[in-house]
Amino acid sequence: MVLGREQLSIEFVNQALSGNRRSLAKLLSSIENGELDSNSIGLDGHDDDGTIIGITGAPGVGKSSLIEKLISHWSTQGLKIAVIAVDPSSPLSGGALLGDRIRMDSADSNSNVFVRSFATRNQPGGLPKSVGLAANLMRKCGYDLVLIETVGAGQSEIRIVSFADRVVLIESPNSGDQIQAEKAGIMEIADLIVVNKSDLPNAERSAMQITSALQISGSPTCVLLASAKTGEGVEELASQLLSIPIKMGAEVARARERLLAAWASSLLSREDISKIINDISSGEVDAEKWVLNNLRWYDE
Ligand SMILES: Nc1nc2c(ncn2[C@@H]2O[C@H](COP(=O)(O)OP(=O)(O)OP(=O)(O)O)[C@@H](O)[C@H]2O)c(=O)[nH]1
Ligand SMILES: [Mg+2]
Repeated sequence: MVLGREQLSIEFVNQALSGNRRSLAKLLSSIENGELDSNSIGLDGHDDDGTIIGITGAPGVGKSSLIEKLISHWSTQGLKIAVIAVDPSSPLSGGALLGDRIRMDSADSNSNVFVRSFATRNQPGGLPKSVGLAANLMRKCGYDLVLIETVGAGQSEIRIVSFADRVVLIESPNSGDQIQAEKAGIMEIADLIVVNKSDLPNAERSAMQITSALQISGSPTCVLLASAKTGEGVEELASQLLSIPIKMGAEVARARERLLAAWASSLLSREDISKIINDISSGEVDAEKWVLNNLRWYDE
């Protein structure tokens, strides 16, 4: 059942806040479908306290595998962890859905773990904001950490992780994505870079190459080696994630992405948006001129 906004009682929110997983799941579906915003849930803003962590990186670098390891590690410490996997099964790596894997691992039968997928389809511009809201809701529902997994392949994914307090970029040895990541601006917003698959050859060399590239660009981002396969470095990663400082400048880069996400979603939720797009595509209206004319009121 999909909840209509008007049907959604405050009781649902209260149930979720008091630990009811089904109510939380229903609220998350409504957020994903764009039926709820922070006002309709009555949710205050989130303090930037480092508890919402974005995990991004190219397809197949091992994001889900590392998250699985982190979850097992934190679960034994009694921490409650929620995960949002954005469009998790990339066709390139053919990775299994994170939720299924965690369930296979029987971690999800553990009430301290909540895994949720968010689909990117049918969400033009609205996805980043809804992921941010979902993460915030999960935090309020008592999860100590919320991890957001997203494939870091383009600008829209950067926008999604900009809603996290901290951003971790995962690389794999010789993935050759470093330059690509830099171009896409991921390096700018990442607080920590992890070279995963340290059990494979060339991992150390890749970490050193990344470190020296960062030094040249004057970036203070920390680089770690880890292996989701052997578990090497996972403990250190887990503890760094609990105490990771905000990298200077990353906040500004993230704030910019959040602003752009808010702007895109308010633009795309206009009632006349289809007409505007049709007019632009038929050449009747010029996109840049339209924006200039419709932004003018900001200056008044
Ligand atoms: N050798 C080795 N293989 C790994 C390691 N971590 C993950 N893999 C393998 O790499 C492949 C991709 O792992 P995933 O965890 O699905 O990677 P992902 O980044 O989540 O992939 P997408 O979500 O599809 O982008 C799988 O076959 C894993 O078994 C590692 O530390 N060492
Ligand atoms: Mg994955």
